[in-house]
Amino acid sequence: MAEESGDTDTDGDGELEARLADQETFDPPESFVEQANVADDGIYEEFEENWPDCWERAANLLSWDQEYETVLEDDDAPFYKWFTGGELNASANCLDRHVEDGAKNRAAIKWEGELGETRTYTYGDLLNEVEEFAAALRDLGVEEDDVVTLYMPMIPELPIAMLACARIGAPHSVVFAGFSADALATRMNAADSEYLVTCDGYYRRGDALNHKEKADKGLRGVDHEVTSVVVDRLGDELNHFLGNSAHDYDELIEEHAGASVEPVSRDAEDMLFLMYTSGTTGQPKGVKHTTGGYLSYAAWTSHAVLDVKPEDTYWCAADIGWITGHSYIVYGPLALGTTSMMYEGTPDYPERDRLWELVEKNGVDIFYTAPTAIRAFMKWGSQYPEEHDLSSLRLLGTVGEPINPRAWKWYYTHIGGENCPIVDTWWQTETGGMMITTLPGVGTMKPGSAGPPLPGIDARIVDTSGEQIEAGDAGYLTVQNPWPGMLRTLYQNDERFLAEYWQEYSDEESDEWVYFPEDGAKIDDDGYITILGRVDDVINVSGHRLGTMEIESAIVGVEGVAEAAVVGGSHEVKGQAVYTYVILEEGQGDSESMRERIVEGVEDAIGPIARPEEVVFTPELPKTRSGKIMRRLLEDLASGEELGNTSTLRNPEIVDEIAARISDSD
Ligand code: 6R9
Repeated sequence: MAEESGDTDTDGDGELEARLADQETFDPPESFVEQANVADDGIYEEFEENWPDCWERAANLLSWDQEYETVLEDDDAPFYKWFTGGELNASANCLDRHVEDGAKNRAAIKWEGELGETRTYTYGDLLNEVEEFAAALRDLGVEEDDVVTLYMPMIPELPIAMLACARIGAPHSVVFAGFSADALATRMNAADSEYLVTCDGYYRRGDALNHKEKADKGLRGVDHEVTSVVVDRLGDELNHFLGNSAHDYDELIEEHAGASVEPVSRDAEDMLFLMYTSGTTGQPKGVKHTTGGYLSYAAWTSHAVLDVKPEDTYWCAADIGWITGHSYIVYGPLALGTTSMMYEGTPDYPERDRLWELVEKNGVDIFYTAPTAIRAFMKWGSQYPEEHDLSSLRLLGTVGEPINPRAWKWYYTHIGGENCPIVDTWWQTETGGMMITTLPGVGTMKPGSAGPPLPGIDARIVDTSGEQIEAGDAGYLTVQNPWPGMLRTLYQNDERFLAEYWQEYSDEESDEWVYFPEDGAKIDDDGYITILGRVDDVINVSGHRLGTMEIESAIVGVEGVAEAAVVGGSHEVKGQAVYTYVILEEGQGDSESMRERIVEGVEDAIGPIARPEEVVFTPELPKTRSGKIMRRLLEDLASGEELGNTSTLRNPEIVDEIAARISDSD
């Protein structure tokens, strides 16, 4: 892991690093506390004593067309309902009300293209274009509750399309642009989505990528008619790829110039969006989020944890194709009326100081990213941030995977100038927003530990029988009460919803429902929770959730492959990397071309993010006497760790052989 890696610490502040290395806790600077949205530690008690009505605090951050009657309805648990009777529109909350409040000319989205172009949308501009596109979608036939798939990279038209959907009550399903054509088709089929908004292409490290071709290929795998819209991102460069069947975004906007579209009042429990995520089985899960609960939770956590204020320039450097971008680039920050930055490209293009250049140029106040990025910055060296004035920053955040204390301290020192609290935020696609983290104006920080559960969240660590465990021991993370941002179900699959999240620790007889996020964790004497990682067949590569089963089925789909096992091996920068162990069919030579076909098979089925780090051909997989693949052992082999007891294996001799093959390929 990065802990042991040689840091390119060329800046001569070894003394400082050494002092920080010994320091276990950090308190927020007084300058931060003085201005924090939440600075009183009484908030924990306040939420506990007043639960569930405490959540009105979140709901009150929004404007409701119709006040809700009940905060929480739990008669049909775990199908909880929040703010029932209430009606609201998410786009009106993110746009109209700010324009009405005089913020028409405040920047809502500041976009930075990879090649240096910039676009700023004020709240007024954004509202206009959202209305125009909403009118266009309606004309194309989109009705309330129709699922619209958005397959776009980090361009402003993505949040515009999201908000346009929200305006007319059509749930969106955003598919990460890095996902493959097959992945797009699977998601469109699963959601019966008859509308697609995509784009011609985009830039990556200076090259124009053809996205439309991938979208077209995906559409060929969709089992029903689809109406599509294509955004022209690249101008002339790839224009010829625009097929006849698709509508051109710019033309639609022009045709609907000046349109005004009343925001549809949605019931609090109406679906705002679907987001597909990986789980234990090969089939991705369609996580359903609602209008009232999700939006109030995204706004509340942006306010309490990210300390967002309208006058800030706030930057979450995630991709909107993941939940982090939904909650903390689009919905949370815009609901609070702040300026949210969007960056199209990679952090090392054209140079490794790109992000710091953008922080300086835009005077960014709050910066939120993933540990994998921080580990890469650390590897590149502190000379890059040092070239820039980062003093505008007041708060830093991380999300997506555990952050090791060394990376935490590097971030604290070299990006935050020892002057910014760091929030290490644990949450999931399913939770809608942050669940476990310190409140930056309240809590002491402990590098490596996310912190206590947020006010109103009852997270506990239990053993396999559901009993709470002692401080210091490893166990399973559970959440023992509902919260507004929680998923309501898996799209058209209530059974899987119950089986995946509730079955493990709930006691149905006594109506006690316990949410199981499938993460391992431990807790210390102060109630701080350290996340240990997934306990299901999901691996976390650069903060992206990938199902090992999905990758395995892609590999066995390659001709000549008999069996495959996929595990996560530890990786210095990515956290985990994809390791694949493959048994070939009789007579099939393990040639370089076979390896290439396997890598291609995975990229076609999922996307380059799932690209195997290593393909190890083996005549057998290590199996227990009952025939189960010993995944733990394969993980240890991939991570180069010492192997535990192999005596329970049916074929212990295979272990040495696999180990030899891994070291051969190094
Ligand atoms: C928001 C997001 C969720 C999984 C989750 C856990 C891991 C997220 C973390 C973290 C340790 C943190 N995870 N945040 N692990 N510390 N601060 O990432 O959602 O893509 O659904 O992934 O990510 O394993 O279960 P998602």
